[in-house]
Amino acid sequence: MLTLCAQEQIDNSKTTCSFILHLKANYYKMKKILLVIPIILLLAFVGCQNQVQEQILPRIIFDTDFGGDADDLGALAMLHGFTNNNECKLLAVMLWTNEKYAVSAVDAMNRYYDNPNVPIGVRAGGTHVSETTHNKILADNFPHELSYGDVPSTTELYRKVLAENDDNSIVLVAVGPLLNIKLLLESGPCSFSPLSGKELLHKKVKEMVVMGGQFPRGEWEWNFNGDMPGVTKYVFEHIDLPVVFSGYEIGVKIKTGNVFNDIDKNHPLYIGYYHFSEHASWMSEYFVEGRITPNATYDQTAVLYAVRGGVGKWWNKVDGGFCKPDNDGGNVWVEGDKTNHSYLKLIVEPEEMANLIDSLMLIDVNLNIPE
Ligand SMILES: [Ca+2]
Repeated sequence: MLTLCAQEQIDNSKTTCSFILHLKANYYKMKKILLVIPIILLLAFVGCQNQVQEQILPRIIFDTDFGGDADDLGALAMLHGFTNNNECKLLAVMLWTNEKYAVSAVDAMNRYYDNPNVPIGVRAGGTHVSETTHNKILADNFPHELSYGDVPSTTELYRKVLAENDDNSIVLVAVGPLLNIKLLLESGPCSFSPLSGKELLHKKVKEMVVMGGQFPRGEWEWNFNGDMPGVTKYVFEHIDLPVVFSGYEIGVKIKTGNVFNDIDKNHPLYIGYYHFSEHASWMSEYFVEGRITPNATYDQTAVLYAVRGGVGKWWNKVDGGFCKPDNDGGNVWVEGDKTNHSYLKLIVEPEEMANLIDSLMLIDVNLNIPE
């Protein structure tokens, strides 16, 4: 039999043992917790970083007459490249054109570049078919799910996207005629916002970048004309936002697309640009069987400025005055006090800009991303 004293010693030692075991167990628990906490903090930090980074990325709406000239296709490729390179966020693509296959072509491009959820808005009022555009050939060659009837009007999508985003957060890049913007300005309250279109645009958009017009003056330019007399004049008479113009005189000197002759013939830029070289009425006289013809580079300059800026590096910004459009596609820069208008003036050789834009259109193909 154990003595009472011995029993007490055993009990004490059991207590000490269980205390030590308890401490040990807690130590391992604490160790696990101490190991997990930094991981949680790190994940939270990375999450916050991503959120902050996403908030400061240029948030772009791309308004385009996709399918006519190939530069819209090149510009969209650049935007997807920039998106995938974490340099911008593409909020929406707005189609000025109501050509039958335009929605399917853009949906195919969004999917090709792995951004299938970028919403598309389209000009309401029915479709037409144009064999000369490269919309159908892109739709025929690349998987897509959407066609004209599946997407909202540009006015509806503009109002939704603007309402959903922070004030003063959006860069609107317009590289086609400006009818969609005019219709937005004329729109009234809807389920997305009680504001008028004009109020909504001015509240949410911090800058408009417009490919259009000629500077300091020009008689006629397609985006300012659009076979829609008065649209451009109306738009700029109703907008007080900062507007930066990239005029015809910049893009016409920058010839790009020759490099697409050396890429995979199943790439959308090869297929789209080849079709354009062969079928666009203003390109066919230069067409050589089997070759993509180098093309003017208007819309890509607007995208490049919108995402990367580059003032002082690739172009200067001319201000002190305003752009005065007429009703039929002409415009003049009226010199005077600083206004909300400015225009870009290229300060590098067109060939240097062409090399940069060729590379940026092919970010998905190039391993080195040009600065
Ligand atoms: Ca265009």
